[in-house]
Amino acid sequence: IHKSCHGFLPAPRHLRCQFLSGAEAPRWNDHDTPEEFNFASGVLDYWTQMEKEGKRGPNPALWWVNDQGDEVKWSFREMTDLTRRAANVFTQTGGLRQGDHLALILPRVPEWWLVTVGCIRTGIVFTPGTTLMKAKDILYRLQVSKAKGIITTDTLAPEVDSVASECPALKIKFLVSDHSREGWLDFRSLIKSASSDHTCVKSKTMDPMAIFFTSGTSGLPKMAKHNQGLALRSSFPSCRKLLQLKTSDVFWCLSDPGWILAVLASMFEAWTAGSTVFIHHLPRFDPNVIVQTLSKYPITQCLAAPSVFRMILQQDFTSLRFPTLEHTCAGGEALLPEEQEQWRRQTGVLLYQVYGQSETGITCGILRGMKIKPGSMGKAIPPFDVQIIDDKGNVLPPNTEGNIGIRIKPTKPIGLFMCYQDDPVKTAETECGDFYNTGDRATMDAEGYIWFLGRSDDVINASGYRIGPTEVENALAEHPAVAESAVVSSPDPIRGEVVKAFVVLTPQFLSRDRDQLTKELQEHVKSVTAPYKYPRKVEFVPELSKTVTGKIKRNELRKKEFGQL
Ligand code: BCO
Repeated sequence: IHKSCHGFLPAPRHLRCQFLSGAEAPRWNDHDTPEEFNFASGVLDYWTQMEKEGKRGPNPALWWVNDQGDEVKWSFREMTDLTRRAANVFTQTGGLRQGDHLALILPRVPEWWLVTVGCIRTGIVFTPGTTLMKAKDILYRLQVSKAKGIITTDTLAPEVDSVASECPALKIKFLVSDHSREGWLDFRSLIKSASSDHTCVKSKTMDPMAIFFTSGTSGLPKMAKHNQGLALRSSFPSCRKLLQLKTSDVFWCLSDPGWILAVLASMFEAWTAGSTVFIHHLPRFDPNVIVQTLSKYPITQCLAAPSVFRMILQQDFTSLRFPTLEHTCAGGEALLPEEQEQWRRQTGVLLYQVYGQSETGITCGILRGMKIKPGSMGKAIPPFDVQIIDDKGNVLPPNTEGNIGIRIKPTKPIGLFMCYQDDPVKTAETECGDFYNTGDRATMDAEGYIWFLGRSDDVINASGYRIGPTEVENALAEHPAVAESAVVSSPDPIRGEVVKAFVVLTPQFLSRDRDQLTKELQEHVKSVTAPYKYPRKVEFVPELSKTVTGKIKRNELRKKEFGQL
């Protein structure tokens, strides 16, 4: 089954873009598919114009803070100026062109927003990644994405340099730092000296914009490729109803900028509404810092993984009343009804749920003001038609367990990924009848509310991270103590799920102390791959149960963990 990126039927073309009077975001209708769309020229520059005309208040477009008391506040005008400079840095100094891939591995620093919008202005496809990655993760990403450029900080530059010779496509390296490094271009100085005179590309809505790496059951992460439509979707009326952001809102999304959630929330959603994007540098997660930040700054809306809210609730804070907070939203993993209720009781603010994937963006959610059914992740957000389907793509009746499917035929909705880059087989495997099959299990009630049940495959969702078992098994296999291993999901009261490894030891390690070996294996995994993947639980077993064809029965192990066997 070979299916290219263009294998899905495009939606009918009818552009009905309307610019409403006054300082309101440019609007399209839910099912519009304009021929051309560019977030930088169509949305960001629109707000710059509104600022110039005095039709937007004084709030900054970007408000960044850190623990040392540093602060950056940029207006939309400054964002337009700086992102035009970034565009010139990439094309004129870096020699990158429309369609080239740029690996973007930055922590929460203001430059991340200059890079993403600079790429959009030029049509360069950005591939975000978390700064938790190690050299091997970076090598894999640079090789498979054939990235021509990379931008990162001096923490990761040595890791990049250690593998760069194995990445023939890599031509240019940008460093975001106050120090220089041989072989790297200094992004900060280049931005200062670059011209702000730049003409944005006239990108087609279907032109590629970003690639997100996403883990699957087998193999290494796949590349979910999105077109410019991912940003356009934030302009659709149904999407605007989700958070109902206004120009006066100060919106904080805590997700690491390596994930699609940050791209959607901390950029497209917030700036489409002309709101302020608030960012705390947050080099390490600390519930105290979150609570202090919500108390100190005039943040009105906050979006984070359920684990973040859970970890705050599990601390003993004297008060969780925040002066300006009006709306909170959780996404990335399952949220329990009792957590929603506890958050409401302690903060006085309702906690809404959203659901999505790297392939889909935000798929469904409880729209602001909509009735919350505790534990439900809400209803489909148009233009997505979400249904619960069986393995053949038949729509199942209400309250029946099945896969969450998004209708792609006859029309593939704006906002859904184009394909897995260079992997038509895996792309085709996600198609199920007229639907894209998310691989997530759920039920839908008669009112259209969706209730998440779990994965249909072996993918692990630990505190909002999607982790492929083979990535962890491969890392464990590099340790001499490991003869073989099976990695599965295991329930956890703090992180929802955690990674658990069943390990068969090599003969020479059989007599070793198990607690010490557990720690050693955990540290080993943290050192060879991004540490969020390390097995928080390890069990040593004499052997692993296998199928007749020799495949490890992960399913059986997982069911045992969840008490289903
Ligand atoms: O717990 P340990 O200490 O043993 O190990 C932790 C950390 O110490 C370590 N680590 C973290 N930052 C580090 C670091 N090590 C070195 N350098 C650093 N800078 O890594 C281990 C794992 O970290 P973690 O992130 O799992 O745990 P942590 O730090 O307690 O953070 C908790 C959360 C909840 C903040 C974190 O798990 C998180 O950010 N989760 C959300 C992920 C997310 O945003 N998902 C959204 C994906 S997009 C999507 O779902 C589509 C929606 C449309």
